This record gives sequence, C-alpha cells and structure tokens, in this order.
Amino acid sequence: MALETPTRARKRERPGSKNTAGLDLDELRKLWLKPLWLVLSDAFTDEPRTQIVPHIWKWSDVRPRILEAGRRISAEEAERRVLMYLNPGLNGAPGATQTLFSGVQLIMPGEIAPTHRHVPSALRVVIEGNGAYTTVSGEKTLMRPGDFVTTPNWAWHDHGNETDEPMMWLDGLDMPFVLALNAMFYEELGDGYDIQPVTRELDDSQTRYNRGFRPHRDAFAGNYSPILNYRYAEVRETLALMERAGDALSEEEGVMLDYINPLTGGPTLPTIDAHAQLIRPGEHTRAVRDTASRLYFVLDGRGASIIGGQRLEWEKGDTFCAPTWAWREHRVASSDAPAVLFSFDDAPIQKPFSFYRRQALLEGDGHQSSL
Ligand code: GTQ
Ligand code: FE2
Repeated sequence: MALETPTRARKRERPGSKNTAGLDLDELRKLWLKPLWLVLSDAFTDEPRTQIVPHIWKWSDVRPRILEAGRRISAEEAERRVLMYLNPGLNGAPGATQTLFSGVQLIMPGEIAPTHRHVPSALRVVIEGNGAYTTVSGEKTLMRPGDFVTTPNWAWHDHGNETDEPMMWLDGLDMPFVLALNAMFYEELGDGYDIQPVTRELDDSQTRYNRGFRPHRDAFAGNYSPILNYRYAEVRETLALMERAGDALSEEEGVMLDYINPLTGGPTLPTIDAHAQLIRPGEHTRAVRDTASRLYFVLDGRGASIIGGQRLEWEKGDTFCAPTWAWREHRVASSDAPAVLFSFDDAPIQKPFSFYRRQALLEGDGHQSSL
C-alpha cells in the first residue's frame, strides 16, 4: 500500500504532556536524565520562536554618545572603539540578533586600530567621514559614506584615519553565531605591526574582480568575495537604473540588489548576505517574513517599517533589526525622497542545511496592522 505524504500537516492541539508517569524526576535529574515528553512542545515548536525583539537604534541617540566615547577613551586603550547595539531580548549579551552582532565604530583623526584577526567574519558600512582606511590582507581601501567593506574570517585587518575628520561606521559580525558554536579564535599581529604592511595597490581587488573580469587562471580560493570595498556610488547607479527599467521590482522588497561574490554569484561572506534596496516615494512593500534574522541600516532618506507588528520610524543613519519569522514591510511617504536601506542577514548559515524558509503575506492587502 502506498503511503500518501500530506502536503499540509493537519493542525491539532499539541498535548504538551505534564504526565511524569510516576517516574522519579529527582533521581533522573541526578543521573542527568529527563523525559523528553515533558518539554517536547517547548523545543519542537510549530514555528520559530525567538528572544529577539524588533528594535531601532536612532542615529540621533548614538552619534553624540560615540563621539563622547571618542573624547573619553583613546583608540589605543579601547583597541576597537565600538558602542555595541544590544537586542533588548538578549539580557545584555552581545548581539543585535541571535547570530549577528552590530555596533558603531569611531576612529578619530590620527588614530589607528591595530592589526588583528578572528574567526567571525565582519562587514562595515560607512556612516560618516571620508577617506579613513581599512586594510585587509595587505590591501588598503579609503572609505566613503555608504561604502560596504568586508573582512573575511581570519583575515588580518587594521583601520586608521589619516584625514582631519572623525570616521564612523556600522560594524556587522557573525560573532554570536561563532560564540554559540564555541569556535572563537583571536590573535594580534603584534609588536611593530599595529599597521600591517600594505602589499597590494589601493583598491586592487575592485580593479581585478569588479569589472566583469577575472585574472586568467586566477588562484583565488577563498569562500568569500575577493572584493574588499563595494562603492555606494555604484550601488546608487545600479538601483537608479533598475528603477528606471522597472525591472526587479519585487512587491516585497522594492528595488533590491544583493552584494555578491562575483566568482560564485553567492553572498560576499559565507555566513552573511548583504543587500541594498530602494523604497520609492509612495511605496508600501508587501509584508514578508523568513527564517533569517537581519539588521537594516538607513543609507538615505526616511520612512517607516512595521516589524513583527511594531512600527519603527527611521531616518538616515538609524539601524534596526528584524527577528526571525517576524513580518516586515517598509513605507516611504509620497512627499519624501526615495529611501535606501542596507541590510545584512544570516540566511547563508541556514540555506546549506535546508533551514531557510520565506513567506509573503498574501492575505488581505498584504500588510500587517501596526500597533
Ligand atoms: O573593527 O575589527 O565591532 O574586531 C567588533 C570586533 C569591530 C574590528 C567590532 C572587531 C571589530
Ligand atoms: Fe576585528
């Protein structure tokens, strides 16, 4: 007899058994044993559950505080002068979501952040300042507002500011994920190498790989993008063209592009996918949810998002997070300029194991009712 596989599981009340069946739980506990049936429905939930809550870090709150930190602690003492963005659901543990760390970093004129490397992959998006540098694996790049810069796993990196204005950027790392796996390693390049030797031309990787070319018989074998810096000016150009062409208009995401590794077409970092999207004046995107957790950074403009039923008003420089499986939708008023949102998510961690799911809200008008 052939068994039919139901395409839709029937919904039923989960029993959530409290029946200890006369077993001696204390005795079992001493033996590090416990009946699964007592906790089954807490672990095997029908849908994802998360401690992470939607939250917005307003640039108007953050900016004066990171500048104050700049007056009170030297880069030398801090090593990395960063104010972390903590998710209110994590009880103070570092992390903006369960897998992603974020924060704002400040480097004052004349300062350096010494060379080190670590297991977590990192990305930066420049908020303010012009021309401070980061050097990754011997390649230096001068960073401008909106630029997206990657620092792969275990790559030597240092930062410095040889300009006369402060430089502030958003950091994004998969650090909570690495910590959850107990897989952290960290080391410094050490004495005399606070600034690592620059061994490649300025923007070597952009010229090599970001023009539809690749060196013949290229030996690059990293599981990350070889491109160090993705310029915001080019992102704006591409988004503008996509908008004019009327293509790639996803109801859920407006006009959106992915930052890719040109060698694979996949994400720039093995654990983190990054995107930029244009929300046009008068646009209200259809609600969508997926199993990835993510952070949004407002590159330009202003608007509002409803994340998990919570309305977050945002403007340039703000950062906000969307928990796993929370409906999210974005809106820009017709009287406002187009807005550009940068976002990064942990989908690449989930996809290889078939954990990733995505769903658009098809009921009603495709919007949540906001609180
Ligand atoms: O700039 O290298 O926000 O190593 C956290 C850890 C930034 C960095 C962070 C880091 C860095
Ligand atoms: Fe680092």
